[in-house]
Amino acid sequence: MKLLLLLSLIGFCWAQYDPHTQYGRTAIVHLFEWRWADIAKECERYLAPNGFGGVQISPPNENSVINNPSRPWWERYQPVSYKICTRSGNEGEFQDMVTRCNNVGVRIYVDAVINHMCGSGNPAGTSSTCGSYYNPNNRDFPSVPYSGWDFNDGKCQTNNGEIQNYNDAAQVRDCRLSGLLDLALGKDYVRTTIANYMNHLIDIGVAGFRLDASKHMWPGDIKAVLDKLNNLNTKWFSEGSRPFIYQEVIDLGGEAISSSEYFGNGRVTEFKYGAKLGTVMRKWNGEKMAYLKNWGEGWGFMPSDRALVFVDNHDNQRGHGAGGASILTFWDARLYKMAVGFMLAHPYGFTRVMSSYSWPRYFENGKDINDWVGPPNDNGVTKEVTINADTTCGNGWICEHRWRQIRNMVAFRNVVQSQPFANWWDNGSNQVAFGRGNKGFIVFNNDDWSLSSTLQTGLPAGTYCDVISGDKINGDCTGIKIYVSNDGTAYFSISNSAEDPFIAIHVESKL
Ligand code: AAO
Repeated sequence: MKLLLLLSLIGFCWAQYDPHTQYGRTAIVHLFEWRWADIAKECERYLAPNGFGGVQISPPNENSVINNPSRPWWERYQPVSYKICTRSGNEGEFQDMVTRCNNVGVRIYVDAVINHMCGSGNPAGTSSTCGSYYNPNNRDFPSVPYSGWDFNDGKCQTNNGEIQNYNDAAQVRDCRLSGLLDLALGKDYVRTTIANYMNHLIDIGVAGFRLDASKHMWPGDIKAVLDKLNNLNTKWFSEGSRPFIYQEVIDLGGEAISSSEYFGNGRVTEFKYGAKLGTVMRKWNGEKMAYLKNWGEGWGFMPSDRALVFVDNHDNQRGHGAGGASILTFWDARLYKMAVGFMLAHPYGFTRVMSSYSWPRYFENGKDINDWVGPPNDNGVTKEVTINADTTCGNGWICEHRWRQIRNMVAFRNVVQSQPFANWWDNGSNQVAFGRGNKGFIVFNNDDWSLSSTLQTGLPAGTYCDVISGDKINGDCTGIKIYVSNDGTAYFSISNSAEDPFIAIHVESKL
């Protein structure tokens, strides 16, 4: 019995569901399109000191260089080879990043584009980030190498080789997603080639992978690739640790393929999370925050220990992928901070924070015609992430993860880790509050009138700094103070016109 318990504990700790973040770190950040040199610095100067667990990076392998439009962000989802060579940096810079981040306890998760190569209509030649030759027309990628045998052209049953119907699971997996050449993951050669690429990254020291377009791969084919992966590098991880896996499967319901088919391989992105939370915060469809009382599985989401959750991602913040107009982003900063705050305070799922760059968003007929615009750059060369005197980022980088409210809620999540959801309160409308055991408490006012209530916090008596309006610095609060009495209650007052209409306190923000 004891042995079984021990084995299952070990199984959990070392399995593909575990992000292998350093003890006490519970959230990761997607540094979308950042250069490796900037990520290395960010790990040391900001992420480690502020308790971030890890970074999801943009795809590190060589991609097609697209010139029409000019260097879109999405060219990185069109692989040409598995050389570590992109606008974010070369292999030396990649190794330096992984080493330096791991050395300060911040993990690196690679966005692995393994379902396909580049678009079938791209011209033959050397328009690629490392100068490799390729010819999409005859499926020739000599730098891998892949040839016509390694693609699903013969297997796909639609008349034009494209996915036409998401209600047909076979075509979603065997046909081309937006013209992208679909790799034959049923073949051992392709599986081994992909596993070699991933093992190269594992040996350098990455902790895991986001598997791009997982819905478009058969779960069994993914498993066959994962079975070939090495254990994590023992320089930083305990012996026998398996890479963390989270699969990008968009399942909002109503299609042939469901997330649960992928649970055996690892975690899965829960796209219902951001779509629903955005709807609630915007008060669309009669939704209100009071309904969040049973947030999580109670809303029809996947089991918490399988879910990778986020408010927005690099696709749906600009109208790609799924989720639609309800998705909250930095463009709606006030509601966005509340939504991210709610996510980080709530126990459901493993959390990922988005970190974006700005682009000239411009809607025509409801569609952002600049949804393709790549990262801040000079003639295609990605700009450095500069840091302003007030700790925000310059050069067009938004750095949501550096916003005080978000940074402090990452710390909140670390403090309340594994504490139960507790002391829920709501006013039947959009004023809600909840705690995490006796470690933290958060109150939201998303109504059009002010909140003033005495609530049970579950916290020990004392004076606490609200970590939304300010920080605890040198034994004092730079923002609002909250006084918890001996019975655990405290009085909260939040104006509906406050800059940030929510308050969060935790045991480490106590004076
Ligand atoms: C680019 C060009 C294309 C060109 C292609 C090849 O834009 O015009 O044909 O190159 O030359 C990214 C960009 C693409 C880009 C691609 C390659 O987003 O625009 O194509 O790089 O450069 C599907 C997939 C999902 C995918 C998502 C974007 O299932 O895996 O589309 N996300 C990942 C990445 C993404 C990347 C790729 C995959 C490709 O995160 O950045 O693409 O590597 C339904 C389905 C979803 C499907 C969406 C969109 O969703 O369920 O599975 O996502 O449609 O096609 C409601 C529904 C919801 C529905 C949604 C949209 O919300 O409830 O289910 O509407 O209809």
